[in-house]
Amino acid sequence: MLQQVHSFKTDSNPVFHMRYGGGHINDTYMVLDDTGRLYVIQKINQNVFRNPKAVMENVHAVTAYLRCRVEKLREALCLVPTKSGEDWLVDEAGDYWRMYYFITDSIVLHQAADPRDFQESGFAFGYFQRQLADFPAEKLHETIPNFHNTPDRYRLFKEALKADPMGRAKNVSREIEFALAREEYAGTLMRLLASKDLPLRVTHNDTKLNNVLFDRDTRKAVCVIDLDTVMPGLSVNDFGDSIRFGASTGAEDEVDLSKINLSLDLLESYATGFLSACRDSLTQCELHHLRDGAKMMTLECGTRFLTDYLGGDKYFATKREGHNLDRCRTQYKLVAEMEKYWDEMQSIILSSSRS
Ligand code: ADP
Ligand code: GN1
Ligand code: MG
Repeated sequence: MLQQVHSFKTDSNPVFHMRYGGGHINDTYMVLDDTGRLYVIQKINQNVFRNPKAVMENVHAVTAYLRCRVEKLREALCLVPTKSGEDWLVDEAGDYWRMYYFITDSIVLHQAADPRDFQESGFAFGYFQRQLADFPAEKLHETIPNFHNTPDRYRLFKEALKADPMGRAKNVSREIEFALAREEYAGTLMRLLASKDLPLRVTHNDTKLNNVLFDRDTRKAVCVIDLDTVMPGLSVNDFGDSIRFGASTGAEDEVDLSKINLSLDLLESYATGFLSACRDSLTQCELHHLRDGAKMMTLECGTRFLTDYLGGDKYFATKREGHNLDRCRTQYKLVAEMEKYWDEMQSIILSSSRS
């Protein structure tokens, strides 16, 4: 048994643990106690989150806020305190650990099996944003500075390209060209933020389908998870990151690019769910730039994967040689798909906002 589990105030004796989930960032384990109660324990990745205390202060503040606003307990994450009453544990190695009650009878989806699943996740993230609309943003730390500052992601990409520590740049000239051809576009949303055309809101910032738990029986979205990146951000990016991950017809790391297309049906499902939850709180400018959120998040994520590939796979967990490059290629294929269906995307989003 992981030593750290014993520092938390579980209801009864922990008897079993196993690696759990498909996240790219934290180490996650499921824990069982001898009454059958389940928990999730996570080690925060300090290579990604340089200030883990700030992450935990945000998680504490957001979960406490949401817990007062949900109808049922399982609709918000709930931290299990340590035996000494803290929200997290710092172990002897300096690693930060936190424990949540496991949201039981829930499932996670890595791909939408049905457009209704995706619509549900859209509703969940739209609702999440609405629930946090009055959250005092000044209470939140910026857990990863410049997280969705796409021009800054380009700066890091060009730095990695110049340094080329693994000698990999020669393998990716097409991807480099693809990224550089879109550098001017990459500043679009940050320019609209600077000119105050787009408002800064409290957003989730990592709205992948697998960051929503669904009820196993009803397939209704139960709870939004992975709150490490909740901080001030753009609503269009929350919309966009979901489309990037979930409206693709293939997995994020699919090697056969002919399987990667943009599903306009899935886009419509997500937009319908998302907008039914938060349309009234969005400005016209936000509504009109939702499709840019989708393209921006896909371009940015592809460029982050490419940067990590060039830099030697230090950020995202990888399972095989070239894993980050495979991921980059799916993202760039999706960007190309979005460019192909640019006008259709807008019609679908705007008509979903009226339905
Ligand atoms: P990462 O940042 O690495 O993606 P997540 O917080 O998303 O970490 O957790 C990884 C996985 O663990 C999730 O996709 C989900 O399957 C599972 N998980 C996390 N928290 C809970 C919870 N409270 N109840 C049930 N499953 C959970
Ligand atoms: C990471 O934590 P996870 O696996 O939900 C990453 C996201 C990327 C995503 C790509 C903190 O998300 O920004 O979009 O991988 N999270 C962080 O799959 O960097
Ligand atoms: Mg996750």
